[in-house]
Amino acid sequence: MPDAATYSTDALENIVRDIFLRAGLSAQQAGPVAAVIVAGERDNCKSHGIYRIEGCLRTLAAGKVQPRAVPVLAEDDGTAVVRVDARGGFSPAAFALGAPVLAERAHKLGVAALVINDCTHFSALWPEIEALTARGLAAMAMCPSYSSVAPSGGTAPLLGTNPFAFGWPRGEGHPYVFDFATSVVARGEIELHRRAGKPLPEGWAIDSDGRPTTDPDAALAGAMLPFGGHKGSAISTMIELLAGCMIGDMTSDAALDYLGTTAILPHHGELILAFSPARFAAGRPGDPFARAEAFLGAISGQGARLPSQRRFAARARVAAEGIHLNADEVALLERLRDPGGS
Ligand code: NDP
Ligand code: PYC
Repeated sequence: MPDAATYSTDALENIVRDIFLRAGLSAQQAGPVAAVIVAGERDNCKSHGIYRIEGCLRTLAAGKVQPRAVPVLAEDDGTAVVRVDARGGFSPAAFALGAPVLAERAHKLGVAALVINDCTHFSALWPEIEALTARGLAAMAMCPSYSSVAPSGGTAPLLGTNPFAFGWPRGEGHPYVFDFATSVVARGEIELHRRAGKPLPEGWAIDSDGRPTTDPDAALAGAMLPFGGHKGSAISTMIELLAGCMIGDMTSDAALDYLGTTAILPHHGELILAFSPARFAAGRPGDPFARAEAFLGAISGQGARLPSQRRFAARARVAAEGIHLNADEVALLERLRDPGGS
């Protein structure tokens, strides 16, 4: 068993990219996938960090993601809807292609949308949100997943864990960003509890008979629950409608039918919206950014923490100390780097 180890972000990204290149991904796919996974690990978002590498490889082995897909930007008609066909590849490469056009269009028109179709999507949404706040835009992102969450009052999986994220730019400072699953937690958290042999907190899931459970295996076989009861259930349904039905892509039930299992990563589309606060506030009193600072300051002034502060603190720690991986995580990386064990 190897020892725990510490890596720079660049070194870990190189290792993860190499694993994907050896698995047959093109450089265009492997680079952005490695970057979001290592960003998750760097920001201490374990449910979307290096633990996801195996899910990506399983999806590849199942033939459900195209490792050398070349995403294509749809013919540009100059309107607010920018569309990228991921051609069955991973979403990060498609986002990298579409984001600059989305940003340009949002600054020009005030609001614009990026539609990504036909992608495998496994990542946290905040890296995409931060790419847009860094360009001075407010942004929202959402996508379905695969059926694993019972609607509020229901008994069986139908909704996905459907993440929703929002960001507001704050000049040179860290943006205001929240990013959450519309289930009580991300499904990755259930799997991490299962691996650690830990029971789930109450209220996360029901078993396959619809009874509350704290057993991760029973939860994975049953259904997760939406956050906030009927309210989270409605937001999750909105995501199915906007980022599934409206963009002509799979809803979570269709994604599960297509994949036949939740053991690999979901396939569907994604919707990302970008807003220019300067354009929306034009002609109105007050600078929107200064007003936002006063408002966010009032939240912090009460001693409340802003979302993403934990992440940004983790990022600062890693900049000083590197990314610490425990012995199990190092062993995982070594096994994936050298699957034959030579
Ligand atoms: P969490 O519940 O851990 O966090 C949700 C958000 O709330 C974060 O922005 C977090 O900031 C913030 N937050 C947490 N605690 C507090 C607090 N006390 N005060 C203020 N803000 C707080 O996330 P989830 O488990 O719901 O989701 C984790 C990730 O999983 C997300 O990044 C999501 O995109 C991803 N996901 C992806 C899916 C996909 O299909 N691609 C599906 C489902 C989830 P901070 O990080 O700083 O704690
Ligand atoms: O953690 O719920 C989750 C998830 C599903 C797809 C990617 N992440």
